[in-house]
Amino acid sequence: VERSAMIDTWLEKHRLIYTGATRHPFILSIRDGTIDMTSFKRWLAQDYLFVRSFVPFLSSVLIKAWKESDDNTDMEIILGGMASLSDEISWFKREASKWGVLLTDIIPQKANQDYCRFLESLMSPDVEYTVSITAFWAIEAVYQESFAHCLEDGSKTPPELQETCERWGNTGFGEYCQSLKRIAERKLQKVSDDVLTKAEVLLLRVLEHEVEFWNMSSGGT
Ligand code: HMH
Repeated sequence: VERSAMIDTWLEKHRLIYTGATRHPFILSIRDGTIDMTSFKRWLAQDYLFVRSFVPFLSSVLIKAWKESDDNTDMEIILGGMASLSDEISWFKREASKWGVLLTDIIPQKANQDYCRFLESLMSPDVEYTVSITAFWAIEAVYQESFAHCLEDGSKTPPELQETCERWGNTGFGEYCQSLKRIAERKLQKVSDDVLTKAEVLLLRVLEHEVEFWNMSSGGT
């Protein structure tokens, strides 16, 4: 396989599912201003739980970067991501109280449980750093692309949801995702074909979980 721009090659190959994750009806309803606030509050509560599970996952990526990376800056980029999560958790608490959502008694829904279990499986030391960082990039990139879409010219995002969209749609977050992508691309050039395949499969699993997470938020299952 030609290893340059591996991720872009995969995104072209899996265009449909990628678009399904980044242009989901939930996101499109924020963008066109038709979002049902019950759905938004459901997303907010469930995503708060997700982000709490994301912290230990990120710490596992950090450990792998420290052990396996050939570049010191990887760890600093991941550490920056961890620091932002602290701020993100505070933001969820403020936002939830604004909408009257109680974060103390949220029951994780099935799609969320499945996604968190998947994150937990990635924390295993048997999962290679390259595979973890690729999955990590994908998780962040879906939110970045989705929420940035709600900020583009012509979008009718309700003013009260602007701040939420800016949290993941801002250019700083975009640059952070680009840094993660560059790390993943660099590592993918050096791994065996088996690990390469594993990274592609897990990238697809991330996209599927993201679609299910939006479906859950929209009110389906
Ligand atoms: C479900 N995916 C989900 N929640 C998030 N907060 C992110 C990605 C980005 O951090």
